[in-house]
Amino acid sequence: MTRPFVIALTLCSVGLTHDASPSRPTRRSALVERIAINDNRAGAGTLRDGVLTIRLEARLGDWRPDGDADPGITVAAFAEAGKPAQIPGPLIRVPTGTAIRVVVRNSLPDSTLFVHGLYTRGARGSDTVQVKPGEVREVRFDAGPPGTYFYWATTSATAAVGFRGPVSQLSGAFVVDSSPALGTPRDRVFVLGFWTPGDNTGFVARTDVNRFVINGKSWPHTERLTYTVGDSVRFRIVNTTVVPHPMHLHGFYFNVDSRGSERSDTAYATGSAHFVVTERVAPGRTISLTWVPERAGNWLFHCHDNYHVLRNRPLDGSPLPAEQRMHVNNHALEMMGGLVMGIEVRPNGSPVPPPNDHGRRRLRLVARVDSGGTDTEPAYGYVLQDGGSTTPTRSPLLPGPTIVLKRGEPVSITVVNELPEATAVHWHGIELESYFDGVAGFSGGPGRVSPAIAPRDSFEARFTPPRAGTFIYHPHADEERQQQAGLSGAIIVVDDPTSYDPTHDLVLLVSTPRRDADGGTVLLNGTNAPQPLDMRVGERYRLRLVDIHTYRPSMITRLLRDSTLLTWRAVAKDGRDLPPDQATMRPAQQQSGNGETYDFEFTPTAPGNVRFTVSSGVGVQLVSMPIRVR
Ligand SMILES: [Cu+2]
Repeated sequence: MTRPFVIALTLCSVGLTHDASPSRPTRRSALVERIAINDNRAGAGTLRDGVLTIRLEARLGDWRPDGDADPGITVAAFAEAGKPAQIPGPLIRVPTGTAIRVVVRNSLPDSTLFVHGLYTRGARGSDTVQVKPGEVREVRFDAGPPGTYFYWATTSATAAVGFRGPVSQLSGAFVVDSSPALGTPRDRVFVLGFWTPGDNTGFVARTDVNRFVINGKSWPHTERLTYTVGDSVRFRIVNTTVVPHPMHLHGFYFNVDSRGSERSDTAYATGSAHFVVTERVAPGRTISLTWVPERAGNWLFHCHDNYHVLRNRPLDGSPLPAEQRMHVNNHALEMMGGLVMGIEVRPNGSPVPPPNDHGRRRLRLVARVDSGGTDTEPAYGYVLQDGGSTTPTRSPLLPGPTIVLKRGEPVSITVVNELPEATAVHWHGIELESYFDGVAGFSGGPGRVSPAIAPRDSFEARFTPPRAGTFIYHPHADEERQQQAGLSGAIIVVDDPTSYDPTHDLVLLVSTPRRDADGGTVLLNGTNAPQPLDMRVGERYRLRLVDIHTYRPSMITRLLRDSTLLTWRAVAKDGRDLPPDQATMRPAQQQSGNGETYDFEFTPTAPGNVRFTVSSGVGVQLVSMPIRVR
């Protein structure tokens, strides 16, 4: 497979010389202490008379982001004085109004520590504390307003948070709670981290030795969460890595309550929900979110950049075992890695109503080999067979055919695997039963785990889409390889399929080319040279943006006349209608990450030539589709 450039674009050459110190990453050593994993359940320090005192020490240790018996690496980490070093660093968590006294000791050899984030949130002022090797500095500040923030350190005056190498894990969450009277909320704090060797060129591939981690561990060693149907769940996500992560929850919408950064946090107004199934968290940003598990079973919360959920090579550089590379039965546990959390939702005792099979519509979705592929860069695609129509010789479509479903109508989709490798299909964004969610080797529950579909086998998925909107189907088995091979498509759920008009209801699906050696283009509806689209002045078009690219978690789509942005009305996100105050006219420009869908309404007001473009996060145009307005 070809390698994307995403990391390389953001890592550039910041602070390379500094970053090589204090130590090159080395194999585990009996001489350094073992770094503990911080689950961020308890705040550090001592709170007395409205003052939190916390003594931080930066020192080297042996970190085991995989299993505790797996190889580790020597990195710098923060400790509370007298306690083991931790990754992520000790959680600073106080009620608003608390004064904070931080004493920082630098026990790293030969490197000055530059500590960021020890200042009052929402206030102006100095934000970096320098601590020379062996020195101790004390900082006092007031916490400031409630929010989800973080602090971090590096050994370079200029490096950004999460920069590669042995100092990439010197960061911790800083949470300010609203009121001491309310107690500490039952939430969970998850710090996203990324480690790659200091001499790594920045490319991300399965064969690399690197680690994406959540609270210091890489899947499948991340913490397993357990909830009961009906619980109120709150997560705070802190991205201390150098890349964006579109975080995706299976099975349920979550509400984004706030978006923040190291320095500030903004809570959305209550009464105007931001429900999504995928939220892009930019580098150095935070979000808080709430959700309610409504159905029992096994669910995933993971980054939708496929390269951030790969199983990478062991940290001692030995090759990946064969079963962790390709075509295995247990995709989720053996092939996925990195930014993934598993969530078990237990039933709350209420009986689950039996599925309504009355009038269930039956479809067959065939995964089939297309022409022109190779073993390492296969060409695959989907064929849709509706009801009695079977066209066994039809070539697969690129992208997969749009599946149009009726809201509230039970559907059975039998996935037929004609590929030479195992597959599985995930119905992305659809609220359904866990067993049919399509994560091979994981979805389902005790005694009934969703299988990978072996070659020449099939699997019947059953669900009843509860809401009208734009969704995605794609493999959840070796998805980095299979999606790029051509396996992904849109699901449109509508109230009345008989009035569905594909000339005014347009899917704009962005995916990765099958051959992607230079990473210089993307596919729009399966081509990098789209045919012109015709529109008429005064008629209303619904544009359904589907971002199912395998990397590039920051693409930008635009509607342009010459170089001027047109306007469109936002109507839905991830298949869910926006509340009226968010369904507004706005400039026709949308940033998106993998696994997001956005619906807009566009009504051309004048004849002429218009363009729909997709650009990279740094503004390089990747594909352009002409639109002729008459
Ligand atoms: Cu990611």
